[in-house]
Amino acid sequence: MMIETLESRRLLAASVGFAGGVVTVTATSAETINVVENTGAVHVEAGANQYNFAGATAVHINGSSKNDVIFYTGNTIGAVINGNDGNDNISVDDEGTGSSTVNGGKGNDSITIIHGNNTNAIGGDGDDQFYVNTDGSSTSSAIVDAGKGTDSVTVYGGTVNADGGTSSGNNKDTLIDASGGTASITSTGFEVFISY
Ligand SMILES: [Ca+2]
Ligand SMILES: [Ca+2]
Repeated sequence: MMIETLESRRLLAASVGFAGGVVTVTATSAETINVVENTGAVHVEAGANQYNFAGATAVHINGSSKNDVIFYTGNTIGAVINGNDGNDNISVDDEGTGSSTVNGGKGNDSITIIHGNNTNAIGGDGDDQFYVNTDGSSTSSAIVDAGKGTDSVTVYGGTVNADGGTSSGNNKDTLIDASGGTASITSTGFEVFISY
């Protein structure tokens, strides 16, 4: 006789907390987390659950060890986002005064900065892909540290400081200027350059 337990069918959901002005969202399994901040009001969507907090001063989002999908949009708070292990897909939009910091962690991560305000993207280990200032705005700015692995950084505009990180053997880091030459890019640690 086969017994199917409830445990195996239970939908895992992120834990969401609010203490001392800090909103903390921690994924418990691979899932999609969407956080929007507007002048301290924070809206969290994690799986089927939604939360609203007022008066927030900080936002921390932690991925699980699996492949997480994380979106963050803010205008006064820069989030601290840790993808942790797994191949994570993280998108950040710093529309105002906040500057987010994204740590991809281990795994082959994809990090997109839609509008950067000195937004930090740190790839860590693994072959990471960065899409920087995809709004193409001249006021977008970002700092990228690709870390170990075969990484690629594509810049769509604004001001970008990019470090390809450690490379060895056939592991080559690629910097792509997709801004049509309008971006201001300072770079180190890249072996392959493409512009269009
Ligand atoms: Ca990761
Ligand atoms: Ca890397």
